[in-house]
Order: sequence, then structure tokens, then C-alpha cells
Amino acid sequence: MEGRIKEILQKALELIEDSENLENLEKIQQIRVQFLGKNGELTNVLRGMKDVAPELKPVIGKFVNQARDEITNRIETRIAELTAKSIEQKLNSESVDITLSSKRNPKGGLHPCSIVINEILGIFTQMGFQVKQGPEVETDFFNFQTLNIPKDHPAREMQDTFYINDELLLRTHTSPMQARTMISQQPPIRIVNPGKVYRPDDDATHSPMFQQIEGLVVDKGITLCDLKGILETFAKALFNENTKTRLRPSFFPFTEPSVEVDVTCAMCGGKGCRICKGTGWIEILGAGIVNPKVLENCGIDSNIYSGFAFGLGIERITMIKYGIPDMRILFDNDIRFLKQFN
Ligand code: FA5
Repeated sequence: MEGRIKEILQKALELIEDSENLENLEKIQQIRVQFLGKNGELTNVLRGMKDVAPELKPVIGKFVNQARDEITNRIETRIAELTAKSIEQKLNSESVDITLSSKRNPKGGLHPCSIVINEILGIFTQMGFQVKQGPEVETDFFNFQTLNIPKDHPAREMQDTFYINDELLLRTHTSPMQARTMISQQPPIRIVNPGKVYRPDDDATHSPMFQQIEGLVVDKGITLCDLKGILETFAKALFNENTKTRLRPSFFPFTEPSVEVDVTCAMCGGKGCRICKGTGWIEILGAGIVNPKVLENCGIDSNIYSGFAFGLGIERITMIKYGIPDMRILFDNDIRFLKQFN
């Protein structure tokens, strides 16, 4: 029996040694089954132990166990050897040529209008304003009616409109967010709302899609002085410390009084140039004291609260800030133009 065990061990080790690469892994597992499995050759020898003379049983038993351990160890070692060999072969064949020049991906950057939006939102959030977003497809109710512009009112002609149907439209300004905010929130309110707006306009200073940032503050005792103070601080932070601000009387149905706000031209410092058409001033936004009718439309008691609102055009401000003569350049996606901002 001893001879039979030696023979089995010898055969198993030879077969294991024959496995040359990792693809033979299955073969190695088969060898394990062939010798050590339920009906394996060594297992069968163990089964025959019942016929062995009692005094020989410990010796033969030890012999079988040693053979089993040796086969198991050899199988594990062989698998480790073949794995290491395969990794080494892979490393040799897949070596990296570090002398090759690298492939450069062109770096993207922010659009000048996005840079300006981020900058403006940064200035207002530092002053304690919260940023809010609203829908671009808006209802007639929020875009006009709550803002004191009833259906068929002549004030609608101030803003040409893309209608979707009788009730839905592409918002013509970000002011509907004033109403949406006041209806859902009691004062104190201090928000800015950036977003796209749409009007059937198209020339060097008007685009059919442009962006605005709306601002709204509602609290007790808010006056036009607060509006002026906030806008002066804003203009100095956005353009430069020497920027001056002036308010001119204007009209919006949702603010009373209403103003247009001009800043001294950032290009010429107020002396007069091509960008400011020689006046030294550039209009940047519309603003005013929230009309008490709008407060009441939104469920806010106008005897207790007052507020101011403003709406600025991002493309216009971007043109002023960077001296861009034609708004359409901002929408051409010419990479030579866009590259200059990053
Ligand atoms: C309004 O849209 C008002 N909602 C602003 C407002 C808000 C007033 C809150 C009072 C209180 P206006 O139509 O003037 O106002 O537009 C505001 C700014 O948007 C303008 O100063 C201008 O910078 C910009 N703008 C207007 N039309 C266009 C256009 N077609 N293309 C690019 N920018 C435009």
C-alpha cells in the first residue's frame, strides 16, 4: 500500500508540474479533484484502510496524510508561481513608453456671461441675499397679472412676448419671481434670482434670449435710500471703487416710484467714449419701490411692509465690463472670442 501511495503522489506532482500557465488553472483544479476529491485516487486509498492490519494503520494513515498535504501544498505553490509569472509577462509586454508626447485635451472655461453672473451673485450673497430659481415657461398670472399688468393693459406692450397659449408664455423678465417668492414667504425677504428671459427682439444691443438677475427686498421701513445704497455698493464691487451711480425716473407697473439706474462708464471712467456713446453714463438696470398693489396681490400687508426690487440685464453688464461692442458676439460661440476670458 505504501508503494501505491508513493506512486499516486509521484503522478500528482508530475501533473501539477506540467501546468505551464494560468490558463491551466482549471487543469490544476481537476488534479485536485482527481487525487483529493470524493472519489479521488488518494481518497480511495484511505477508504481501503479498513482492510489494513491494525498495527499498520497508524503508519499507513500518516503516510496518506503526508501525501495529501504535499499535493495540497504543491497545488497552492504552483498557482502562486503561475500567477506571478503571468503578471510579469503582462508587465513586460505592456510597458509604457514615457518618452511619447502626451495627448492634450483642450481646457474648457466659463462663458463671460456665466463669469459675470457668478460674480454678481457672489456680491449679493455677501450682502445676505438668498439665491432663488424660477421657471422659464411662466403663467400669464405670475409674469403679468400679479405684477399689476392686467390682461389687455397697454403696459404689456413694454415687453413683447412669446406666448405658448392664452395662459402660458416664455417669461419676459425675472420679475415673476418677486410674486412667486412673496406668495410663498412672509417678510423679511432678501432674494436674488438669476435666469433666462425671452422677448422677440434682435439687434446689436437686444437678443431674443437674454439673462436677468432680479433682486427683491421686503421688510419694515424699506425706502428708496436702501435701494440706492445697495446698488451703489454693488456697482463699486462689480466695476471699481470709483464707479458712481445715478437714478433716473422711469415707469414700471410693479414699482412706484420706478427708476432706471445708470453707472459711470467703466471704460472711460465717465469722460465719454464709444461704449457710453459719449455720455459717460451707462444704464444697467430697472428698479423701484415695490408697488403696494403688488404686495397686496401677494398677501403682504402694505401698511406694515415695504420693499424694493431691481432687474438687471446680464448681457448688457457683460458688454460694459469687457467693452464688447455687439451683443450677438456673446451668442456666436466663436472659440477665439470665448478663449479670451479664461
Ligand atoms: C424689466 O425687465 C423689469 N422687470 C426690471 C425691473 C425689475 C424693474 C424689478 C423694476 C423692478 P427692462 O425691460 O428694462 O425691465 O429690462 C431690464 C434690463 O434687461 C435692461 O436694463 C437691459 O439691460 C436688459 N434687456 C432688456 N431687453 C433686452 C434684450 N432684448 N436683450 C438683452 N438685454 C435686454
